[in-house]
Amino acid sequence: MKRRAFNWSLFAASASLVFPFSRFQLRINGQRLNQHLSELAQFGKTPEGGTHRVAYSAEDLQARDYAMKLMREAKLEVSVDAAGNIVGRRAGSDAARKPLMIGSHIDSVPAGGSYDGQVGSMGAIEVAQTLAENNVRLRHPLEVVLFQNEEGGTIGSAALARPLTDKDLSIVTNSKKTIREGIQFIGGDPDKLASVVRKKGDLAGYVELHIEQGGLLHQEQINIGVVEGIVGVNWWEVTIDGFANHAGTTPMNQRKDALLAAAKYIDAVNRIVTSVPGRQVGTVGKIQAFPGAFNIVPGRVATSLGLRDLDAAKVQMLYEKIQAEVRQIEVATGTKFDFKQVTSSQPAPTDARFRRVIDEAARALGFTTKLLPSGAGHDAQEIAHLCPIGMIFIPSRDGISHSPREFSTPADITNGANVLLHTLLKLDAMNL
Ligand code: HGY
Ligand code: MN
Ligand code: MN
Repeated sequence: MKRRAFNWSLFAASASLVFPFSRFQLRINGQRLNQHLSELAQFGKTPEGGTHRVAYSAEDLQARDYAMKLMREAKLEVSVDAAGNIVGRRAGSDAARKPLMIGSHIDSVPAGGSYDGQVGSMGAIEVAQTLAENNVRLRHPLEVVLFQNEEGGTIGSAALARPLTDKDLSIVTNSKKTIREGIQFIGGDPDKLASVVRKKGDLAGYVELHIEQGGLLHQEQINIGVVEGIVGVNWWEVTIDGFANHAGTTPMNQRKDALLAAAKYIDAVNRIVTSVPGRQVGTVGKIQAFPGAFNIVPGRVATSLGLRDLDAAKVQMLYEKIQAEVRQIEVATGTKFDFKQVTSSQPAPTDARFRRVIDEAARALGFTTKLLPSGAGHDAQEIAHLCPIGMIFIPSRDGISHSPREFSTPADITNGANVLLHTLLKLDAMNL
């Protein structure tokens, strides 16, 4: 009797009923992800081993082209929106569902590090590539977004949440271009920003992978941070006007010394911000005296103020206390202060369901987790105006960031991207 050939396809089909290929067996390619990160770091690499790639710079443009190449290799449909954000799209199996968005930013602060924003951006592309090469189609459409100019005040993500104003567009950035010029430089169209704005409900959710930038996870040897909320970030340009005069012939009691006033102001900010309990922070990050010579009493100082906290009312209280003390400094030094607010992002709590999903995904992968706030601002807090958000942190060595010494290990980066992948898969199975 003729033996019938073994029917392998029937076997595979029946086996898959018994041992369904679980999407949760998927893992990202950590070696490829870390390779992409080190290639990205070449654009704007500094002698100190960090990254200087401010938004709208030549290095930023080169890095954007590199990232778009990777997004196309990940089988995403890539475009640049009118605000200059890079958007990679893939259709879902259920056209009725709103997109799930993942992403971050690839611009850096001046003389910064090679991980802030970059881990989340390359990690999101890696997740998309892993899904594509395993033929996993989500129910929800997928959007991978690299937001432009996050470091200049979450500009690209803000453009999705609200129309950027002429005041926004006229801000001069670290690249010395205005935001309007910068958007044109990177391929956006500042006259069509209305086309970028999304409505609440246009997205099913947004999840961002990011380095912690603080030291808690590293100190406590925790693998994954589940972010409970993101602080509101408020920046002001501060100008102090006194009277420039001869540094030799002007008696000490007849001076209007703008730099002396600045010294009193800087001390006042630190004293006031540390005078109340909590995790609020206040920083004077920039200062320049004019004309700036040994033999001239400074007539003008350009400086700054940054205030952050999870509670917007506390920020307002601190700002008012600082204003009251500045009035006294003006009288004592004969100077005049002017505060021009340049950015104000609202504190943003993450979504409880997203926190639970991130925690479950991390634990299922065998990682330890910790719930913690974000002292840094992120694009996620702008997108929080549109949909529920979640954030995944990985450890920053010694809590260093915005520095060439910023560092996260390849293993932690791989862990974070796997948590992002599995969070996305879990969210995709939910009715958000
Ligand atoms: O400034 C921040 O908190 C963020 O890194 N842009
Ligand atoms: Mn960042
Ligand atoms: Mn940053």
